[in-house]
Amino acid sequence: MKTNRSNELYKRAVKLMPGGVNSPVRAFKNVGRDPLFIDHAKGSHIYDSDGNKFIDYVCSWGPDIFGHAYPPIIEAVKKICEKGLTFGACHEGEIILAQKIISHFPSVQMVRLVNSGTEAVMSAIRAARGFTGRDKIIKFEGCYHGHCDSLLVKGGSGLLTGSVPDSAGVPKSFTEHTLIARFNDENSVAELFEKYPDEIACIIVEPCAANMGVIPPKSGFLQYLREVSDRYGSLLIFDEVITGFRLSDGGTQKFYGVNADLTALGKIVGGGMPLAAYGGRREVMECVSPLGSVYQAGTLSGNPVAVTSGITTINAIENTPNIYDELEKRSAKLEAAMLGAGLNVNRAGSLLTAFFTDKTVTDYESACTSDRNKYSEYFNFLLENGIYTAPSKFEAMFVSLAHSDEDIERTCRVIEKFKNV
Ligand code: HOZ
Repeated sequence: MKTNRSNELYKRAVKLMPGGVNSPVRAFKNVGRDPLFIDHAKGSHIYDSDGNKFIDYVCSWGPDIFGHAYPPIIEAVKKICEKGLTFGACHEGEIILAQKIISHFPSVQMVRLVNSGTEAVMSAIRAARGFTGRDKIIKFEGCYHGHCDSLLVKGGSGLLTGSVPDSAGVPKSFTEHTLIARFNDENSVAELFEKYPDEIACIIVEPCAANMGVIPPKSGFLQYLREVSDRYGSLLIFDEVITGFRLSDGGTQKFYGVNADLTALGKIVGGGMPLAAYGGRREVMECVSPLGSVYQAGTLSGNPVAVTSGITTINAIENTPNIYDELEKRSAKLEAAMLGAGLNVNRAGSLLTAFFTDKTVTDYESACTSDRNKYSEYFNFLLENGIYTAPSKFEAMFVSLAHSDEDIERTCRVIEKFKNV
């Protein structure tokens, strides 16, 4: 595979940006090569600057559920751009998108649009603290909720890839209220509530973990989190930045049948533009400024371009019959090929991860047993054969509606060949 142009660009980029990237997960450090630079993307494929073409299962880390440059979204965005990129003032699109989010997530009665998943989670936690008057929060080892200070403790995604689950630059005092529990382990949560019965504002969780590889909740785990939060007067926050509109049109909540008090959305809700949202019970959201005293703001929040992209995406989801059955079918085929190749796979809907370990992966500890070198071998084999997956063993493979039968079959053949390498 020729990578001359990507290599040249990388040499320029590293002089100008830390690691040559604008988000650490884009670096290829853990797979033993330099990043590819992408020139364009269409449907299920991305094309790099050397003209290499790949079937893409990163899908911009989740937003592209209809594939890249989906024509209805591109058309709608082009059109709205003519009316202005940002007003810093109210417009009708915000109401339409808020209404759509509320109609798909029954636990959300009021919503606030923001610009990134990090912002959505950070703001939801602030609202939970404001509402309860409590400081402590529970987060789970290996769950990643963006890069807000108090959540950079035992984090997943790029933190895990870099083997630094806690970030430098975060004063101890900023994380002293962050309590850590083990994913899929009710006892670890119970112990914290027993120790701090009146001090925990909320539990924040990726209800289906997808930033330490995909780890579905074991049966009863989410129900337990719901019940224990209610019992102690804490709020339950679901970080559905990855799972919202992906596992179902009502996210994990509809998929597993457990509602949150507050929900953070991102990725698909913006259809590929920088847009995220948090929302939930009315009385909690009424604490948010200007109604209440929990302050949160943003110049570009709810800008018409991102909002239009989000509305068009949700419209397309609403107008695509059996969308989640279709994604399920394609993803199940990939899973079967991986299993056939002897890989250890976790899957929830259209999210999959191959772990290179003999252990059943149910939490951070077992996820960490996945062998980095073997993942790297697998990643590079796929890449050399025209399949682009996440350059980290702790990420998900995202399947989209643009992945045709032919794409899936070709991918399965490559995965099956990996077994024989
Ligand atoms: N949260 C995504 C990775 N699991 C991608 C966002 C990023 O860190 O760039």
